[in-house]
Amino acid sequence: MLFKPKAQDPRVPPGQTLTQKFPVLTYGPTPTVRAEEVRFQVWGQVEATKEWSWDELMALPQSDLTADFHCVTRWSKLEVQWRGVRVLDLMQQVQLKPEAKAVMLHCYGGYTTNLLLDDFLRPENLLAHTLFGQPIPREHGGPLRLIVPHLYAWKSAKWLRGFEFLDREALGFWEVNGYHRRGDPWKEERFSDD
Ligand SMILES: Nc1nc2c(c(=O)[nH]1)N[C@H]1C(S)=C(S)[C@@H](COP(=O)(O)O)O[C@H]1N2
Ligand SMILES: [Mo]
Repeated sequence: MLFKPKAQDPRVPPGQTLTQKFPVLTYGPTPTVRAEEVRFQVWGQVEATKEWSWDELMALPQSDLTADFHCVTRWSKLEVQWRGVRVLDLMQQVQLKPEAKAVMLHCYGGYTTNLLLDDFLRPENLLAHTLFGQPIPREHGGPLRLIVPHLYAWKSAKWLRGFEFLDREALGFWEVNGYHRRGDPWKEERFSDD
């Protein structure tokens, strides 16, 4: 055979192309949020609502995460370096009600996206404040964003302001607008089939 397909890097999911750049993907205006004004909140199916100031978040255990980033618009960036608070470390301070099944991520500016609890309570998931050793630039979601590396990046909510725990799955902004409720890049869960 004359043509042999170039071996795809096994880290790149089907239908994705690698980029060295880090494109910015934002729907609507970019909110301005100062770290000092962050009041990170949890509410909904929790035994007690709770909030953290920026200093309280910084006093939690801090972790590094290197993860690949896959946007549903078909670009992937490998080995992005983040630092922040693991979801599991934050959740040490939250008691969920037994009814809790899902979570809605809420952002400054109004963006939302949804996760099932199993996708949310994963050890790699990070509330990130640092990107490649610097405070996350505002356009990339600073001061605080979630990183959920195993799903398409629209689940990695920028300008994160809180978690609302739900007793059933609900759909966030892109999910209401035709994107998949879960978004696994390895299964190409791009769009909802209904
Ligand atoms: N609040 C908020 N978070 C968001 C978005 C957004 O528009 N608003 N876009 C999502 C999408 S579609 C992607 S691909 C990633 C892009 O992150 P980046 O702009 O840092 O590359 O952020 C996600 N998080
Ligand atoms: Mo995206």
